[in-house]
Amino acid sequence: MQRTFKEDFWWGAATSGPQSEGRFNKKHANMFDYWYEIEPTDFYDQVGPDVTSNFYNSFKEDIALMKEIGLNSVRTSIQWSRLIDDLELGTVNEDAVRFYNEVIDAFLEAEIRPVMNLHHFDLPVELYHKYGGWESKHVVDLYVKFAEKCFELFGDRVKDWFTHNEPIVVVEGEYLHQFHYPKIVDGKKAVQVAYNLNLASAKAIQAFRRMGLQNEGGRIGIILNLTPTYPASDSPEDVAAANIAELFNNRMFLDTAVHGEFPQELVDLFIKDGVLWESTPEELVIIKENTIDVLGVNFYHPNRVQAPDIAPNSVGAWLPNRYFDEYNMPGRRMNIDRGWEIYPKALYDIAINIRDNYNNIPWFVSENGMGISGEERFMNEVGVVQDEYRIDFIREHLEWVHQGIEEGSNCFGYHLWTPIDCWSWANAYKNRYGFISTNIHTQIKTIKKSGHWFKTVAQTNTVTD
Ligand code: BGP
Repeated sequence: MQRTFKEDFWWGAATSGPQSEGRFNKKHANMFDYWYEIEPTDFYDQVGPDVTSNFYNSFKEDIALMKEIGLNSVRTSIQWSRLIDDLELGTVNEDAVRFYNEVIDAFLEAEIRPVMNLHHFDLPVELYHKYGGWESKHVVDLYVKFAEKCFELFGDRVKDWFTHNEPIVVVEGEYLHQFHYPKIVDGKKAVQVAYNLNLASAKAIQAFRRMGLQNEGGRIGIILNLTPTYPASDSPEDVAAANIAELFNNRMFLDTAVHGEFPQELVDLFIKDGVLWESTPEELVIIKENTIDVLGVNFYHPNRVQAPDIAPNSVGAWLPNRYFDEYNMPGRRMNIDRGWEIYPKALYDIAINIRDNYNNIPWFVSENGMGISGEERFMNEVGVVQDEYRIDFIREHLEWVHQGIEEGSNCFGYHLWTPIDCWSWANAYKNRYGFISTNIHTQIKTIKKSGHWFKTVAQTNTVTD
């Protein structure tokens, strides 16, 4: 069967500054740069973010490869810790301005739409050590200064902007589940950080509109990793657990982004548990008035939950997951290497949820992908990775996206994570995701079978079984 997408559909891929550029000529360290300095053993094979896929030095060649596989849009991010020289004053580092200007111009010359994100887990670490990072509203204002600089310097050529990538991961990784530095466990701080990230996004959107970028064809949104929640059973306990997981993991950012309000049920729960954030009426007005134009949806896996084993009141420190436990559904299809379930139909459920409950806002799949370890084992004699598994994975997800579009959901694009194998947070280079492989010793980059396949999809706007 053939499924055809509309003419101007975005066929692309996503990366981020900290995962692709390398640390060359950076004045400030971000959270990950610093974490690697103090605890390199926390990173797979002790490989850090110093070189990554060397985009800082090889962006021209990298963009040429992206063009070769037919991408018409690519998302990356501007690193706060690279662009800004004095973090308080918001003055700029001239080398970074030159670099990002050249990158944007190279994308445009290659007829690839540059899509820019402003925060991808990469807060300058000094702001954490000095102020507690996203716990602080002063840091929210410094972030807005950085965002304004980006709009001012690059808004003439970049038309698609995003305020954060997966802000819930900052909350979970840094403040609840200890998988990102500073590995704190503090539910109350986690809730304040979630609020401040929402506020930062709304204030950046407010600045964008104050500066008039929407009048020059610009639009702005947020990128959320939506993990649709499925209860283990129809029992009222499992359904209630799934509802709270959905509120905390998805709706805490999605409702504010689209409707400008936190879900009342979530606010009531935080009040009951004595962990509600500190907010002011003025801030809540800013959140209400500055909703997104466009939504990016990162989708890797669904979330299956069951009622927790222990009663909420028997748990010590407050944590949101006292209300829900992960459920390992027997027989579910897994990507063993990454430990994530593969369930493409969830993308259709997301499409319909956005259509029915979120104003049918324009959205795109801003990340989706399959991380495979030891991918060299699938290379043929000329070094081309024969990644049929990735082709099948993308095809199945696109089929469900297409079904959602057929039923009226306003999806305008699909981006794979990632164009070129890049460095990944604590997993470093363990799992490879790209259309193009990177040899991390020689920096030789080779298009995989999936990259050649995707070119045909992009050129024909059609996915064929
Ligand atoms: C997303 C992040 C990406 C990327 C991807 C793959 O959550 O936005 O930055 O890293 O996940 O996940 P991982 O690298 O952990 O395998």
